[in-house]
Amino acid sequence: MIYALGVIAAMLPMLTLAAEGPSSAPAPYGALPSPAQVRWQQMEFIGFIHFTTNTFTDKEWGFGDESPSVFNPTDFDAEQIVSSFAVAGMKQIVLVCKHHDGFCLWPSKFTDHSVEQSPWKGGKGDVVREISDACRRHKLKFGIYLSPWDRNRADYGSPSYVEYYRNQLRELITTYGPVSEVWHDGANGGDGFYGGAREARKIDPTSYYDWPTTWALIRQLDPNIVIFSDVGPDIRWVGTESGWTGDPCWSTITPVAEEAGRKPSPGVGIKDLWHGTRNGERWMPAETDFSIRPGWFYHASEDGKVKTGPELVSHYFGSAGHGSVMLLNVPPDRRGRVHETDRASLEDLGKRLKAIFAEDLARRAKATGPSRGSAFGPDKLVDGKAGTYWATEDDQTTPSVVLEFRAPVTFNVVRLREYLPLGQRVDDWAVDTWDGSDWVELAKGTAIGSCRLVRAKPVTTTKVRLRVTKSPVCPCLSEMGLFLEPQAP
Ligand code: FUL
Repeated sequence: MIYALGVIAAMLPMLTLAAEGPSSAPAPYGALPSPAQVRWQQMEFIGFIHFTTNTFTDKEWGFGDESPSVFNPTDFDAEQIVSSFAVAGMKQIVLVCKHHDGFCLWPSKFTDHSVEQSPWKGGKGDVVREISDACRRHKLKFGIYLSPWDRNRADYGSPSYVEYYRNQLRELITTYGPVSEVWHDGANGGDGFYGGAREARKIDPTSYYDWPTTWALIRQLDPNIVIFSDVGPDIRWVGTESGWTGDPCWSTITPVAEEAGRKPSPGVGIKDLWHGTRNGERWMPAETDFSIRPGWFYHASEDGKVKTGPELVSHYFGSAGHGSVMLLNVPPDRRGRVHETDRASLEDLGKRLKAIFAEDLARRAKATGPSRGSAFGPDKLVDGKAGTYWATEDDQTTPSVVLEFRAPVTFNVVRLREYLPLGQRVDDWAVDTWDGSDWVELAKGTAIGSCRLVRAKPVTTTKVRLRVTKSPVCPCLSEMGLFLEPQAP
């Protein structure tokens, strides 16, 4: 619709009036997420699959000289693999389509160093096809990891390799899409096979890959894809592979290289990945990647070192519960299946998470407190809707809300969520419970973001209070949930 300038001018006062009305939404604060970033953060728990020639050579980093003939799973079962992730409660799987050794899990047009040259299914197999199809059957999103470092390619280090990398990205996104996340790993160990050269090659990670051009290509192929690397642009690495996340862990960061003067790029050490930066320039939430076993790839020697269901629940609280997304790697074994021990842990984890979040007790409460009008009332905290939120007047930056119950409730988990489209607003908060005569502080913390979980001792009470104790602007919170973890540690 095209309006003449005069018409627009005439409409302006109306628009201003509407914006100043008593129940207008608060102004956004600081760096803001894209809709794709919000969708990604809402997944909270996703999975990773590392499976390649390393699985058969018992290595973590293949040198690049592995013969495709070693890749020969005896009983590959994408359904068994993907259902194991789904049963744990994961919402997406990132498949390592090519690791540093260069072997491709799909029959790429751009190389013959792939499943096509392997004995598996007579060279007609396609792991990327089978896993991506199974993801869709299980309603999981599908992401791809394509290692920028390639120890197999003769041209690694020259411009033609960067073209090869982009061709493969395009091929994967257009053949197996929709792809929800693209993962650029930062590792570059230097030495490799490199088409027989067997030497060390050093590239400058700040310039060699020309990331802005690659990212523009991904955006052009599908603007809904979120891009992960040490420095985003959409999702940042959390800085460790321990499965834990900083507290606080801000969704914002101002990327600065650890080495003074260096351009912040994938593969370059970046400051503050663990905590992010309060009021940082960019919205770039953290992804917490770790493995269910010590290694990323399957090793029979690690069959006794698989993390248990209760351990994984603790990781969930310590990563997703700090506003990050938990990315759990489960490596298929030489059969091409998730090992029985790992499967049992995933099933147990799924059961435990389901039991914890089975009922949001806060939905039974009457919520009272100040607000900027009924559209933003405290009832929005307990309505179970992600798209509604409680907000106060602009000058009420440290308000409290009380949830009152007709009959006592017992809970040991609290979940808080900010309404992300208006930015990460709250600094400090506290939760109290009523003991019959006084308020008793149950927990306090810094930062809320997409999901802040408190795991406490069980409390039985008729009143729970949330206090926002420090915030530069009025808070906008979409949820305060209360849950009972039945088998708390
Ligand atoms: C690292 C890689 O070197 C590991 O092998 C693994 O893929 C991990 C997720 O990223 O940088």
